Amino acid sequence: KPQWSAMFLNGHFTLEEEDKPGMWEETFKTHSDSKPNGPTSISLDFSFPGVEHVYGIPEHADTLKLKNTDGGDPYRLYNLDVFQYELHNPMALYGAVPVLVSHNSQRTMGIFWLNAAETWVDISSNTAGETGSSDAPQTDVRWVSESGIIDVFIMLGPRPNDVFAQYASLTGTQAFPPLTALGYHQCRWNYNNQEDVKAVDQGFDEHDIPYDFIWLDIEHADGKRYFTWDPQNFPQPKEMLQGLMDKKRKMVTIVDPHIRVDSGYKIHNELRSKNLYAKNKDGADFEGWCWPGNSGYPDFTNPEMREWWASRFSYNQYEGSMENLYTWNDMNEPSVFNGPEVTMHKDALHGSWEHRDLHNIYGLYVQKATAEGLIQRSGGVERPFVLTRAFFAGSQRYGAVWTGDNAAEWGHLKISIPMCLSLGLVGISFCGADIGGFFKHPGPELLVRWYQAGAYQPFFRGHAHMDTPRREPWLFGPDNTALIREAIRQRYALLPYWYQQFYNAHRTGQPVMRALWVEYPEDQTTFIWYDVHTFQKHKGAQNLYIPVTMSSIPVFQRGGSIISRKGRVRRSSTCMENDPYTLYVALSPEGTAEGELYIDDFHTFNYHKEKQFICRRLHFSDNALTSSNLAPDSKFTTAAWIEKVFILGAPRPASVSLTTADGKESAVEFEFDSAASVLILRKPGVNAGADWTVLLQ
Ligand code: NBV
Repeated sequence: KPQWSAMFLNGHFTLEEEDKPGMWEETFKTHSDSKPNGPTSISLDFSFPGVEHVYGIPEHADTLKLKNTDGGDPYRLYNLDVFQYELHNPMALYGAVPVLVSHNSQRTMGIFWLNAAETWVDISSNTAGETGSSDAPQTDVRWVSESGIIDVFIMLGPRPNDVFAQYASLTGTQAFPPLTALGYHQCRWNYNNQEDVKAVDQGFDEHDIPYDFIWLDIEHADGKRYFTWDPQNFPQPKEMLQGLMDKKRKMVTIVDPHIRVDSGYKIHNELRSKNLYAKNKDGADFEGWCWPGNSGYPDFTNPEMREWWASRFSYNQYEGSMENLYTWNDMNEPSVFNGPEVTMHKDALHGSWEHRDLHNIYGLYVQKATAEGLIQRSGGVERPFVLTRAFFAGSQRYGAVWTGDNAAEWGHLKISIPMCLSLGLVGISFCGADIGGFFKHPGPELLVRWYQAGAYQPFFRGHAHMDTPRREPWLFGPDNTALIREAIRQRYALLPYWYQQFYNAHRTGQPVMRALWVEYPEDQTTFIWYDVHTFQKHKGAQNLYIPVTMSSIPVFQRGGSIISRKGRVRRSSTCMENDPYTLYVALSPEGTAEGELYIDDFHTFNYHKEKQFICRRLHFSDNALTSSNLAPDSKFTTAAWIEKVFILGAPRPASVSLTTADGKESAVEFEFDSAASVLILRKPGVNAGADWTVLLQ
């Protein structure tokens, strides 16, 4: 824990009069921090009477519910490139969102501590049950930041969705990704050359596994000079990208924010001559050691720098790039191999600001500038896709986040769930973990299970460290290939539902991946859940023993919901764009269900600029399923139609009729499975954007 010499605690301001070592200059290993402004800190305590559960303040590899930190280290928020992070530890990781969410059955609330300096959050609770006392539960939270001002927002809820909307009004919502980014991503450090890329691409076709993106890590660039290509291994990048484009697939290259100090490198020369690098305490360009060797760090907090950076992504600047090339920002904490805690010195300068004041927001600006670059290169037409490792409050507006260098261990697979749930609570919905684990080699069982879990998490990417054996999905024997294929295919079938969920997150700030308490704050136990594979019905409020085998992915659809899927899985999501939809209507005990279907061109901003989208309300009650228009002034037409409807928990009808907008009525063919009580309507044949009603009689 740092030593604080001045504190504002519980309404008391304490000032220690004597100087203590480290107050005016501090040393850490071989580093020294000149502390030109001397010792500073700010702090504030909050009490939550009646609250036992608090969440949020990612990024930590810990449980969803925050732990009591009494007697140990507080949760630390300080973006760092941590080597082989430990689980169940409050230590700082790559990203920081200073937002804490409290919850009980009456009220959900949030605290947004807007401060990008190093921050610690201490949590202490007197959980009634645990201490055996009869006191009402209470949780106390202490925020401590090294510098800055107290700028704090209290989001009063009272429901989880209110807190999400209140927080979104301050920091924005999840960027709406192009559909393709919701497909499967195949990454590795590294795919070695163009032939390798081609072979892996073909491998997916040979094994009938869909994927949308293949990724190139740092070795693809010429001497780690980002925005360039290694001339031996990637001599014809456009040819490679065109090959992928012909198959409606895409590529991501890594662009890190450390820039090789090299007078033969255009990017470096321009940054230097335009004076756009961050500075050290003496005002010279800050230099540190990273992948390329000696490197400069562009000052991403400077809007002029960000504008220049964005312009590097135009097709004529980034040579060899094409429309199907997207970007990955790694090492943007920023990582400085020879810096204190592997990052930039706190007394480095961004204009007149010390790095200490804004450390946690540096990575956000890297992703922001990159996303703007991708938007600008298309003349403002196309939605970007950028993955970042470092993040801060508001990063959701610029793309996706992943949980960094995890390991091929069961504990890391398990922790990916609370890590993504935590990010979702603070607005960052587009999150995933490296499938299979980055370090170490997963056995086939772990790898298969990781694909099965990852297929149901927002960002779905396989990735591996360069020292690990190859692990493309077909390298573990035919049985495991089949299991991985099935997991990825389930993802693709559900893409319409994922897309609609992302649209919802973009509109409302609600997370895509949600803990049950978020969805059901008052703990409803009366629900019915349908097994999505067998349609078996389970009543809520009971303990169930559900045996699983390697091929089972236990997935349940709540009674009362309607979701859409696509029945034919193809090579990539783009190949499936105009395919028909199948609706899964899962009836509640009251015989009702509700859902939405969202469709647009899947990749441009026209949904926003020109209202080019379809948003349908799907509603079942009184034995009638209706599709009605939720956005009457929007315009978009789709070739896609509704090819099938499954109604789970339906009674057997004598007949089924369809009424379309023109008032015409026709009979619909159906099948009824009485054992499962599932009604299947074959070929209602209506356009997915039209008004219609299906009536069971
Ligand atoms: O660029 C290499 C790796 C990358 O594969 C990984 O995903 C990042 O989290 N990168 C870190 C740098 C070095 C890791 C040891």
